[in-house]
Amino acid sequence: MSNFEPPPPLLEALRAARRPVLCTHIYPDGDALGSTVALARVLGAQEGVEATVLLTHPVPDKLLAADSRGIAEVIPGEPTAAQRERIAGADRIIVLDTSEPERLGHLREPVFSSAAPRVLIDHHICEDPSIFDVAWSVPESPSTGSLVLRIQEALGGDLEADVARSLFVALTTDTGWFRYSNATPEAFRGAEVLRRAGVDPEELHQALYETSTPERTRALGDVLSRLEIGRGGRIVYSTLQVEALVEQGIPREELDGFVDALKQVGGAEIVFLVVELSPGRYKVSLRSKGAFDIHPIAVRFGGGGHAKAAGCRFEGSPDPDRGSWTMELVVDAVLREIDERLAP
Ligand SMILES: [Mn+2]
Repeated sequence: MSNFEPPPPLLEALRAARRPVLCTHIYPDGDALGSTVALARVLGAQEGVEATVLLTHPVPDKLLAADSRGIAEVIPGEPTAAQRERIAGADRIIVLDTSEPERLGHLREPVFSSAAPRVLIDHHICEDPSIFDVAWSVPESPSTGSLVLRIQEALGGDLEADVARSLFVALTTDTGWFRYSNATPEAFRGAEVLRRAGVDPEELHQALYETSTPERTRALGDVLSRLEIGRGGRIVYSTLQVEALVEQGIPREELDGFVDALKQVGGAEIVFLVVELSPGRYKVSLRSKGAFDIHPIAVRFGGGGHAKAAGCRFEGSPDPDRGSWTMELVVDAVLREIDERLAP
C-alpha cells in the first residue's frame, strides 16, 4: 500500500464526523488554506454534515482563490464564550498542515481542551503523534492538499471545481509551481486530476503571483539591494526592518516569497531572510538550494519546517546578561549555526 492511501482509521473518523471543526496554523499559507477549505467542502458535501473552518488570521487577498466560496471563519483574538462552545460542540477536530500545538495560536487551548477526537492530516514531521487520536502525517507528500485529494478520492463523489481550485492552490504554492524537490510524481498526478476537474492554471498563477502592490515590490527591491554574502557566496542573506514595513503599510503576510528571491544568486547554497516583526522580535526564513539540510538549523532555534524550507523566531533575550535580540545578534547566531554545519 502506498503511503498516500488514507489509512482506514482516518477514513472512519472522517466518515463518522457530523459537526467537524477544521483548523490550521497561524498566518495560513496556500497549502494550509487550500487543504483545510477543501476538506471542509468534501466533508460538508455529505448528507447531514456541517463542517466549520476556523482560522486565527484572515485569508490574504491573493489567496482568496483557495476559498472561492468564503467558508472560512476568522476568530481574530481569544475566542469568546460562544466561540469556545462551538469548538467544544464539535464531534471531531481536524488539524491540517501543522502538528505543533503552538502553531494553532489562540485556538490551541480550545482545540486541546475539547473532548472531541483530534485528527491530524499533515506533511510535516510530527514530533508527537500521541496528542492526536488519529494522526496521518506523511512527510513524503508534496503538500497537505495532496493528502486531502487522496481523501476526496477515497471517500468518493464528484471533485467539485471549487474544491479542485483550493487543492491546486495548496499544491502549487507548496511545490513552488512544481519547481521544488517535493514536485514528485505524486504532485504531478494531483495536478493532472485537478486540471481535469477544471482548474485554470493561468488564472490562479496571476491571482497568486501577479497582484503585488507597488509598495511590496519596492520592499522586495530593498531586500535584494541589501543582500549580503557569507562563506564566499555560499550563504546569501538579507534583512528587513519593521519600520520599513510600517512606513510602507505592508502587512507581514505579503512578505511571502521574499526569501525565495534571494535564491536567484548563483553559487548560493543556503539563503535566509531576517524580518524584524516588532522591536526585539524576529522571524527567520531559511531556504536550501542544494543538499544542505536547513531543518536542524531552524530546530536549533525552536522552529521547524523541511530540509529545504524552514523557519524560526527570535524573541526575548539571547542570554540573561544581555538585552533583547537585535538584528545583528540574530544574523550572527544563524550564520554561526550554518557555518558550523556547512562542509568546507
Ligand atoms: Mn504545507
